[in-house]
Amino acid sequence: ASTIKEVFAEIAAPVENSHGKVTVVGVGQVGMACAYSILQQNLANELCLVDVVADKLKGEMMDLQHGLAFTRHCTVKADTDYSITAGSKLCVVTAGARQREGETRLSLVQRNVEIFKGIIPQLVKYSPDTCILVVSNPVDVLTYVTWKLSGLPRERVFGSGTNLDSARFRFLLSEKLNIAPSSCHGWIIGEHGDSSVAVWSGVNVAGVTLHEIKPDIGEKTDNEHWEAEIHKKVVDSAYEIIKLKGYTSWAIGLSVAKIAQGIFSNSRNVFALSTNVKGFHGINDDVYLSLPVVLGSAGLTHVVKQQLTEAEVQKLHNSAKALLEVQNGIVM
Ligand code: 6V0
Repeated sequence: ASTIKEVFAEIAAPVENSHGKVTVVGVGQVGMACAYSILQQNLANELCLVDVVADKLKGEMMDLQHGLAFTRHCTVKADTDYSITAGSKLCVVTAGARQREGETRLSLVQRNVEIFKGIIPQLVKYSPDTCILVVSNPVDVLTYVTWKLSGLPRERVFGSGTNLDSARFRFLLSEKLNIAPSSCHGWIIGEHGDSSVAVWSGVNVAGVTLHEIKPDIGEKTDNEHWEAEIHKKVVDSAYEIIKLKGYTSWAIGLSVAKIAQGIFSNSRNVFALSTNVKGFHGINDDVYLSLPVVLGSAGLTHVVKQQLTEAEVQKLHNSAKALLEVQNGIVM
């Protein structure tokens, strides 16, 4: 009879480090939706979870691990100590307080800044080459805070921004036009939240620009009320979902997985992500808000300068102003 060790005879030490490593900080509703989507889509070969609540963290880790027989290979780890995150290529930060019913995203800011002070330096200490994707709200301001706290170059710190708002917009367009969301092209830029800007001038299906057919689309004079029926619903959707189910999770999880795929496969897709927009569209401050950006394995490579109308630029400036005010009020 042989021992198990003799049967599975090691002839060389297995490689322990991993190239496709993702860390998710915060295992709440959003963090777990991100983790689940990343796992389900086989995007990473190592997934690390970090939170301050040890029991919940262990429970979530075990629950995912028990599903690993049904996914492609991935190692799932969890700890309250950041050393397990070493060598991450992407760190997704979802930790922190969420909006209560009726509360705006911007009012969360200082509470979450304090939390980020404990998180971001730890992530960078163990993964100096990582990209950081900020999801916690208010996402634009916290992306700025993360850029400052991390000392990382600006192309490696970005926020999930209006990628989700754009997806909501495309879904609502798809319902109105009865065409799949992936074929309805439209972008929401600016703040992820109340002052976001719908770029009506660019909304198109198969290159047919709606603005050319209906020049006042999205404006006050528009008798079909596209702005009220579509963009306003985008702005209101998080409030509505929070009222209905208490939090939002699945769509942000899927949106984050798509962004992760952009990094891991160096896809060079364009996403609406929160980034430092100084120098674009006449904005002269280090303010973070969303514009379309190209994403590859080392982070952002390009900002797409859309051909915005004057009114759209004005709305973007209003968004930048609102965010800058909050940014300037933060105690770091
Ligand atoms: P949640 O379910 O309360 O989870 C938050 C998690 O963070 C909890 O597990 C906490 O234990 C953990 N946490 C708190 N402090 C720390 C810390 N110092 N270190 C590590 N973990 C910590 O909230 P939920 O998951 O619903 O939301 C998380 C954040 O995402 C909130 O700020 C939301 O507003 C934000 N969202 C952002 C979206 C976006 O599009 N950017 C979308 C939805 C929610």
